[in-house]
This record gives sequence, C-alpha cells and structure tokens, in this order.
Amino acid sequence: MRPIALRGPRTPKKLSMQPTLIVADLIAAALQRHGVDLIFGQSIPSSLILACEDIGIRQLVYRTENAGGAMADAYARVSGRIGVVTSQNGPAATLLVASLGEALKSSIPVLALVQEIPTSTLDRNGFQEIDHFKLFSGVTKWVRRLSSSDRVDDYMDMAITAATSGRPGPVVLLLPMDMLHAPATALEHRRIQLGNYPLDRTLPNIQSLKRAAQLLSKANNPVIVAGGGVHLSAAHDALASFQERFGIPVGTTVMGKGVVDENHPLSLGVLGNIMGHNSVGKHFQSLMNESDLVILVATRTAQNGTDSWRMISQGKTFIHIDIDGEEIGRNYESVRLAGDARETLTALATELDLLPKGPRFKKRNALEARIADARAAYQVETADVVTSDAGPVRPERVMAEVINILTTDMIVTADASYSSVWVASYLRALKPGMRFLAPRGLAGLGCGLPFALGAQCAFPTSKVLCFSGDGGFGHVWSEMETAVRERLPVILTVLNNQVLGFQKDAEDERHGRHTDACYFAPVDHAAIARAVGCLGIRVEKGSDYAKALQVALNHDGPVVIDVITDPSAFPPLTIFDDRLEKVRADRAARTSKQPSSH
Ligand SMILES: Cc1ncc(C[n+]2csc(CCOP(=O)(O)OP(=O)(O)O)c2C)c(N)n1
Ligand SMILES: [Mg+2]
Repeated sequence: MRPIALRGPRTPKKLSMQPTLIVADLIAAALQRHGVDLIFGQSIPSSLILACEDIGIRQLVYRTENAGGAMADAYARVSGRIGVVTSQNGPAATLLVASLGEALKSSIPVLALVQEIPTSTLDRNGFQEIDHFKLFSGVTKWVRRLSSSDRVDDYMDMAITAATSGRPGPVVLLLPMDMLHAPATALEHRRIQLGNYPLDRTLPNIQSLKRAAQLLSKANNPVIVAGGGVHLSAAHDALASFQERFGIPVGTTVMGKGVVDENHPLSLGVLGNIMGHNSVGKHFQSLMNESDLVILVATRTAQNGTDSWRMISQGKTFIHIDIDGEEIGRNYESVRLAGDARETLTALATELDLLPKGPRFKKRNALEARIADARAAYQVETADVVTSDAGPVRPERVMAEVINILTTDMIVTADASYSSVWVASYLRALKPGMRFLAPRGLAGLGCGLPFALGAQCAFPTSKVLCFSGDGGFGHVWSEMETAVRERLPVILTVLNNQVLGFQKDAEDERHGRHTDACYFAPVDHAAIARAVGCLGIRVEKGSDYAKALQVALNHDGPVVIDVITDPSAFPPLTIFDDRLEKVRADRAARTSKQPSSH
C-alpha cells in the first residue's frame, strides 16, 4: 500500500512570489523537501501553518494536542514516513507529552514543531511560558531551539535525521514566535530527503552473521520472537520468507502483531503476557520451554512481550537482531546482530543457505501438527464465548464477527487496556505486514481513536477499524467531530462495559477489592456520535453486532458502534489466571453471607 494525499493540495504559491520570505516559509519548504504533505495541527504556529498551506502542505486539524500527537504517531507507523505535529507553547505543549512518550517507547519518528514565546520575553514570566527543554527531555530523542534565521535547513535536517535514523523516535524543534517571523533568505542548494524511515539500513559484521548462522544450523528447536521493529524496518516479507524457508516457528509481541501471516502453519500468534485462559498462546508455552535457541528480532524484550521475562527462560542460546545495540543483551545475553531487521534477516538467510540443513528440518511436520492441535484446542475452549448471542455482549463474540469481515487491506487500531488484548489475541493477521496498531509503548488511554484517524489519513481508501473501551474513549470523544469534519470514515466499536475494566480487575486481583472510581454512569456513545454527525449504532446483544458492522461498512462516513459488553469478561492476561476468578468467587460468597439491612 502506498499512502496517497487526502485532498488535493491547494494551489501552491511559489516561494519566489512572496514579497518577503520569513523563517516560517523556509521551514515549510524544508518539510516539503523531506516529503511531508500533511501535518497535524490546530493553527499554531500560525505563520508556519499559513506558509505550509501556501505551498500545498495540508493541515489536518485535531481537537486536542494529545490526540494530534497520537494521530501523527499512527500516520508514521503505517506510512513509513515521519509524522509531523504542531502546537502552541505552554499548555498546548504539555498536552503533547503523553503522545511523544508513547512514540519514544514505541520507536516512532514524530517531529513536533512547537511554538515558543518571543525571545525578548524568555525567562521573564512571559505569558504561557514553560521550560520546554525540561518538559520534553524525558519523552524525546532530541530537543533543540531554532535560534538563527540562517540555520533553518541545518536544524530541520538535524531534527528529521534524529527522528528517522538509528532507532526511530520523536523529536521537538522549538520555534520562537519572533524567529518564525524573521526575514529569511532562501537557500536552494539542499536536495536531500530524510523523511522516510529507516533512514540507514545497517548490517552487522559478517563474523557475527556467520556465527549466528552456525548456531541456527545446529539448533534442534529454534523459535523466533518478533517485535514491532520488524514493522518499522518493513522486514515482514524477509521474516515471512525466513519462517517458511527454514521452518522456524514465529511468535510476536503485541507491537509485532502482523509481521507474519498468523494463519501460517508455523505462526504462534501473539505471545507474552496474553497467554492466559482462553488464549491460543497458552498452548505454546511448552514449545518455548523446549526451545534451545531463540532469535529475538527487533524487540526490546519488554515486560509484557516476555510475560515478565518468564516466557523465555535464561540458559538458552539467544541471537538478537536490533537496530539499537543498547537493546541487545538488556535482558538476555545474546549473539549480537546490531543492524536493520530486514537487511540482517536477508543476510542471515544467505549465510544459512550455505550450511547443512540441520536437525530442525526433520521435525517440521510434527511441529506444524502440534501448532494445528493447539489452534483446535483453542477453538473448542472459546466456542461458548465466541458464539454467545446474549447480552451484555461478550467481547470475544465481537472479535469473531470482525474475523468474518476482515480483509488484508484493513487496518485495525485499539486503545490501551482490554481492547488491545482482545484484538491481539482474538484477531488474526491475514498476511505479513498487516497492521494492528496499539499503544503498547506506554499503554496510555485515549490513543485508539486518534490512531485510527492518523492511519486513515495515510491510507484514505483502506477500511480502518478501531476498538476502544468506554473509559479510554472518554479521553477523546471530541475527536469524533474531527472524523466528521475531516471526512475520515473510521469505524469505532466501543466495548462499553461501564467500568474501568482492567483497573477494577487488577485491584481485585491485588487487593481483593476495588475503589468506587471503577464505575461509570451509563453513557450512550451512539447518541454522542450522532450529536456530532457520526452514524451511531447501539448493540445490546451478541447476535446484533454483525448487522451493525455491515451497516458501518456500507456507510460513507465515520461510525460509532456502542456495544454494551459484559463487565465480567476479561481477556487472556496471564496475571489474572486462576486468581481473578477465585477472588470473584470469594467476594460473591462473602456478600451472600452478609445479613440483609432490611
Ligand atoms: C492515560 C491513562 N490513565 C490511566 C491508565 C490506567 N488504566 C489502565 S487500564 C484502565 C481502565 C480502562 O478502562 P476502559 O477504557 O473502559 O477499558 P476496559 O478495561 O474497561 O475494557 C486504566 C484506568 C492508563 N493506562 N492510561
Ligand atoms: Mg470499560
């Protein structure tokens, strides 16, 4: 899929037509040189936005900065291009922190162009001044202030290089208001385009590649664990070919979901901390235990992706491919393959082809049969919930209906909390490279809808499906108006269980009880959606969701399907296995013994 522009650009105004060039014009020109044709903004810095529109760069107007940052993040995730968000200084800038933090932890190249108060008022308690360097230092790779009108290209190139090179990530360029308006001279000589990532495709040294190939050739039960960096490197086809040619099973993290076809006979689906009850993954823990060699591909071996580092025990042989050498060996001592995932997998395959086939090849049929058996067992275990017609609706039933309509060109996004887990464990990627976006960097609520809007901007003709809990959706209701105004026809399903589900269950699991904050008053999200011009549909029974989905798919515009879901349903998080059901049963028993107040 290649991203295409949403609406045609406005009639471009040539730089030379303007009477006086200002710094804002040069910034806009630099953005254009780097391939940027869309920025997420809300009018500020005004001179910059006007300069952008003058040369055909479109502004997609968000309602809140935290959503705007998440839109730029999702746009970058799916397009392979840098996402650009602009904001005002002070209060607006503070709202970018959450989304930049997510982008940092998920390694997404986002450029935030943030206005600053005029230089003459700096450090004088000027209106809405805050120390932006301190504010952004913990959530970015790079923060600088443009302080000279003849260094625009230097700073723009530095910022974009910092975002798209090495391990990608968010950067901030601070733009004092007086600097934006300062007269400038156009320097025409730069041609370089740095806005696509990965900027540099590096390779590990050949000795390390040969050593890794030797180990792999001799391994009895190798397994691959792939992370989100495979998507960032567009290494999905290289990985899928590695899986098929060398007969190695592939499991992924949530961030890595979709890097291989999850229906491939050697795909294990998403592993980590979602290998709990009713998951296919729980059947694969034994396979992980038996593995003698683990290839970690572009994963930061984080807590959730490894089930608190329990899923893969130490003492095995590890090969770790990652663009960021600092991630290699962080949690598992490994043969170091520091390089771009796509190039490294391709080079490793070339080395492996030179070596004897090794013991694993004889086991392929048995391995595929074992994986097929696990899938069959999972089907039996989940049969009740995925077919339940009842209300309140089981989220598993919702996912089963989505599977029926899912096609390879769709993009799925999920909010934090249970939505991410329902999507990751119950939907299946239909081809290598299919995208399922979830905010697993920081797992902050309120990302699902803006992720859908950002992804839709990159692929206007793809169907974008979004799933969000009612709590998470409450952070970003206002962006429904953005969807209507900007004509972004996303389909949002709200899993409306009227509780902060994970919060409540986690408190029960840890403390045996929970606080009052976990309960909401009933909210009619379909009515809110209709109030801003979306199509709103309410679903109260499992048997009605498929119909609603069909209506949504045929509708020309954004749709909110408010599904009243079962508050007792919880997804396959390993932390809840056994304990949560027991806590609930104990509490029910205690409540039934309490004397009636009447
Ligand atoms: C911005 C933010 N605030 C708080 C949390 C803590 N938190 C994690 S899950 C959760 C509950 C989410 O409820 P909801 O969105 O309704 O989803 P559900 O679990 O009910 O499906 C909370 C409060 C968070 N992850 N992010
Ligand atoms: Mg909820």
